[in-house]
Amino acid sequence: MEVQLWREILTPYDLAVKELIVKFEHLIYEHRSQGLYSPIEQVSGRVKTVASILDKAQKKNIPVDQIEEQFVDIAGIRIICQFVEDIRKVVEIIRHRTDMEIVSERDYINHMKDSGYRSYHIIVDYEVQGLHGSRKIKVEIQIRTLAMNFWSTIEHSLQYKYKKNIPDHIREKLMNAANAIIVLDNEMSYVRSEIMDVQNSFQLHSRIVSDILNNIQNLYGTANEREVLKIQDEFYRIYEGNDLDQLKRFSRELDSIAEGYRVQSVSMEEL
Ligand code: 0O2
Repeated sequence: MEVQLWREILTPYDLAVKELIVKFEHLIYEHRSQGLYSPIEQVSGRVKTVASILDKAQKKNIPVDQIEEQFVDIAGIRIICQFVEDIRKVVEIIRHRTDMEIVSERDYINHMKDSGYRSYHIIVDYEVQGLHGSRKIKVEIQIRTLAMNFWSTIEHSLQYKYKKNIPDHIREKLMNAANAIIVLDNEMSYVRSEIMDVQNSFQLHSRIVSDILNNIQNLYGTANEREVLKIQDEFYRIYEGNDLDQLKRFSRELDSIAEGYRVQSVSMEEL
């Protein structure tokens, strides 16, 4: 097949990957901006390279004209979570979405592959709108923890280096590492709630501080300078106290002061 034709074939897959990255990243943003813990830590995606598609097709004896029908991972999204428990949450989020439909699932978390590979795979049907109308394509979503991702990345590179024939002594080390990762993920689960609390309050703290600073900055244009300086000093005092409740209270008060000035300036404009 001509290179140009491959480019055309892969265009909708490229669009799907781009759109889905934006959507999952936005979910991270929404969680964090509401002071909630995000079960998604990172998102990435890729369209399988033509070389890799042809390689896999050859190995599985799939004719070139059936590649699109038979391949479910031309478009791939990888979602990385901090904790094993988060994986279930992400699966639930995907189940409840109306912009993608689950076609199949593979649980390599509870059913580790012989290689030691662990991850949760979901194949979804996803609709993209391109130049020639809309099309439903398959996307593979891999969900795994940071630790599982570490193992998988290293093992993938070794597969590449040894052309999928990793020597036995290295395989054995990889199996040991895979088992150690199960232990590591379990140990980390014990501290999950503590880590979630710290991360939530850190996110909330930085959001409130940035809201306050925005409000103060806007007040420079509307309020009298002496009053703004007074508010600013009060902010520094509360900030140094490092008390989240005080910061929240101050932020609410500042919101109503800013709203008061906003209303005032609108009525002045109307006069
Ligand atoms: P790449 O280079 O990541 O795209 P099947 O015949 O259906 O059982 P298939 O289609 O390979 O086999 O499905 P499977 O086993 O669910 O694997 C899909 C993808 O999961 C792989 O894509 C890898 O990304 C990842 N994966 C599966 N097994 C392993 C493993 O043992 N080690 C690592 N590192 N990744 C794995 P590709 O096309 O094989 O590779």
